[in-house]
Amino acid sequence: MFESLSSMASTMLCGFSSTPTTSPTLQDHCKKKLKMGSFDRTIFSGKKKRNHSIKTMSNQIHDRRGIPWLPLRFLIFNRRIFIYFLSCGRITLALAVNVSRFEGVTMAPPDPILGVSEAFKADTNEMKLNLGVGDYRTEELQPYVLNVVKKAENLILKRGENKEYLPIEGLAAFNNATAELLFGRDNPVIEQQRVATVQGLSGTGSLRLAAALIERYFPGAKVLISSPTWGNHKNIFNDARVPWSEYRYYDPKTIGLDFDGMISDIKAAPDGSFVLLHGCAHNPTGIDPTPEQWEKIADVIQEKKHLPFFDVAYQGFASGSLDADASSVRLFAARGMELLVAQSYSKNLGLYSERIGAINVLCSSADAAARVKSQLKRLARPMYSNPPIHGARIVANVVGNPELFNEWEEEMELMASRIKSVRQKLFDSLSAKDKSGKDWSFILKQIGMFSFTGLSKAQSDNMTNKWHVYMTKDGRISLAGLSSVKCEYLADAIVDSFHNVK
Ligand code: KET
Repeated sequence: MFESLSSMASTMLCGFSSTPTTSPTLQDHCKKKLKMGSFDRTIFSGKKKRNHSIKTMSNQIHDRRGIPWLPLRFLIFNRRIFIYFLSCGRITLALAVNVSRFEGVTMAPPDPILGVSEAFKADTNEMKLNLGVGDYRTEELQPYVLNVVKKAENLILKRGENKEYLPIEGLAAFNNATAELLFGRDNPVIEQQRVATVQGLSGTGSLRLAAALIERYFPGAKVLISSPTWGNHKNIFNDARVPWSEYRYYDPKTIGLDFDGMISDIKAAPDGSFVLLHGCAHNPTGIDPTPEQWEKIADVIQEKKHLPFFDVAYQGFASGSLDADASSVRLFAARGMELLVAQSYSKNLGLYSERIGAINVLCSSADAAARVKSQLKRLARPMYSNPPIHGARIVANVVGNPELFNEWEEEMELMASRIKSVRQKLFDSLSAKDKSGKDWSFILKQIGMFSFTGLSKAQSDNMTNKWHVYMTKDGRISLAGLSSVKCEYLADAIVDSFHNVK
């Protein structure tokens, strides 16, 4: 009997098809949703095994032989199915079955980074501080639109440019500008046309496109990811069905780079793996290899015939210099290595919501680059067709205009130095307040937007629950969301959480 009821529900939901339809999932859910009185439960359980099926979509159920199952009527009202059992013209029972085709969809957990902002918004405490997501804020903790962005937007507006579709690979002026910013204008790889550049939906979209390329053309190849890494990397490769494993990166004992561990894990991986590297300002640790260490990393990657895959989301934010922050990528390129680079303009141009970035694949020949580009386009077309234009125009105008470019570098320097100054102030406050003698100087050694505090999940929870300091549960705080006046308060919260919560 249950079977026929749920078949009925699923048939109705399948757009009133006249052929019998069964949906095991929906059946299961319908079964769960049935709320019955005890008397009727007995009736139902007794008839459970009778295999009725639906032949028509009248308001009656028929059994296999076409005989109507008279006592049962149903009607649909307000996305609910009401089922009536008639007994001698008298309604003895009505059941309401809540039906949704999405019953099998479970509730997803909040995102570990972007979910923090949602929780922050809901907090009414006036001391609250959002150090979760890596969004740059002014000293007044307000969002910041760069002056060069406003100037570029004015130029775009004055020109009255149209909103026609972009080609699949994006805006040509942007693609040229972004590759030049990354590799350096005079880098021979540009002139040799060995870089396949495709505009992407910021860093995330560009990583995702590259992951799709790996999945299609390097089936079974593994991506090696640093431990720890930006929270979304694993999701990206999981969703693209690209296998990944981790290499050691952070050593909690030294609060520094586990260089030996990193090298031996890269060596131990199957030849021809992809090695995901943070081009600069490693997220979340804020610890980058030294130039000598980068050389050694390049050695082992070459030796193992691995492919380096850089994620460059913070160019300019590590040192304040756009060129210096691209030096890791340029070092590998200068060795003649093939490599991939996902770029983002969310942070360095503050274009978070414009979703502007690129995937660059440096190949050993112009011919290979042309083929790779054609396949990236082929992958992009069914995913999102073609990218948005506004952010691309802004970047092209800023990077392609020497005056605006210089101004951008100055603004970048200002943003990076504001972060450096709160980093220093936080260290000073922690050192003054913490009487235990703990050495907090690791905070000064870290670079970029974040500080990896070493706080455990329980301690991070205390930061949020007791002190209203919102941060990711891996102990990362975004210094870009901190002002100098809040440093003392933050230091109090950290000292309390570190010493009083185990
Ligand atoms: N790579 C890294 C290393 C990274 O930290 C981010 C963003 C991205 C790529 C992608 O950014 P996009 O906006 O897609 O260009 N990180 C910050 C925001 C986020 O999680 O989405 C963050 O870690 O707070």
